[in-house]
Amino acid sequence: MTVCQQSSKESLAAGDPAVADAIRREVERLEYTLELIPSENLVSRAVLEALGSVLTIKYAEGYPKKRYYGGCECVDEVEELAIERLKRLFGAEHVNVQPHSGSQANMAAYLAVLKPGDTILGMQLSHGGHLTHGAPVNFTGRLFNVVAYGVDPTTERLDYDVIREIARKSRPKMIVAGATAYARDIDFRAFRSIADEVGACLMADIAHPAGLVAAGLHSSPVPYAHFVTSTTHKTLRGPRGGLVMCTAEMAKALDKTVFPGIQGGPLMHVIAAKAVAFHEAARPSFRTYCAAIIDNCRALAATLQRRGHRIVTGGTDTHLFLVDLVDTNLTGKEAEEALGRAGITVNKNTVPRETRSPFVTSGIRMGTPYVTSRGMAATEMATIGGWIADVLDRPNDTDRQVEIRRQVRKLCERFPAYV
Ligand code: DSN
Repeated sequence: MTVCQQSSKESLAAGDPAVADAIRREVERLEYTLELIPSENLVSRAVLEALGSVLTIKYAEGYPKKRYYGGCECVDEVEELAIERLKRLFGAEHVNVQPHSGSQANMAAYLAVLKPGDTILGMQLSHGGHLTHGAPVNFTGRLFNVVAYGVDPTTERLDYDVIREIARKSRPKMIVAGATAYARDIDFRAFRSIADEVGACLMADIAHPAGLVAAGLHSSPVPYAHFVTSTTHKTLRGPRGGLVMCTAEMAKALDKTVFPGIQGGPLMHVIAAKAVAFHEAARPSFRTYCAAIIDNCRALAATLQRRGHRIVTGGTDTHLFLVDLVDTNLTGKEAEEALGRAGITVNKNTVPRETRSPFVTSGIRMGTPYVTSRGMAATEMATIGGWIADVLDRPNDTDRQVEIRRQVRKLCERFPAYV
């Protein structure tokens, strides 16, 4: 009798050419097109190696030295390294590195202190918030009574006096600070003062600027928020995943909520890759890198402004900005598709003056983490901004798009990602 068993030594290319080929083409795409989606980033080979390691095999429900499985001595060491490095990176009292994603990090923070039916106050999705900050289609909208704040219609920035008024009226149990499409720094001290006034907990979701926060180039919520949640794959340059930091007082409730509350076994290979990313982010060169992200972002936005495009809030303090297309004939969806044909990847995004659906939108969001990781700088931003403006000005000119795509490839060849 023969046992049908996949060899542990067979390569992906030999064993599954279909998947191997899709991955090979994704490497090509990442290598030879311009990735301007601000929530994506190029990760180091070290992060990739940890992700592709045998740690994916291990079941390790529980926490270091308190597991429900034997054989955890190596993964214990890995999780302890991730915890210590993360605490040091942000100066946090307590951290949990097990959340599988940003959404699960947020779910853990909410459920550590809230009950179904409680009120949360978060940023409106169409103004730059996130699904998990209270969107009706999300678990937050289904579990909690949601009240939203937006940006000021004139400045397009957060107005803390208005948020305070909304909080006074709605008396939330949790206030959420943080966004996915807000280009300005956030005053977490003001948020904490509002939370204290109404007796709420403060949760700061720093998924987008986490790397900038770690580098000291964006305000840190750690001294002010009861919970700070994040993903690890955006400006932080780690693997896809989540994390939560909290005050010592909230530590027990948080850990119990992550496991056994909402998750089972942690993804130990991902936790290893998080540990690697935290180590990389602690290097002095990471601060230089984050400063370059912001410089590049400002340079790209300025080029588009010079070509007559309206940038929401008039600029950026961070790694991203929004182009407002409301006064043009172009939708966000059409702009995304036209830029895609030119080899430039962005995402359509709602803008504060939005009238269209989230699937169509009147804006595009772009950012510079990935291109900065490739080593591109001000000169390249001016070139890229010029190409983007050409496409937005003549979205039906496919000849120009083909020509730009050719030039994009040439530029990318000068700044290799992995090849
Ligand atoms: N989807 C992420 C982003 O692109 O900002 C947020 O979860």
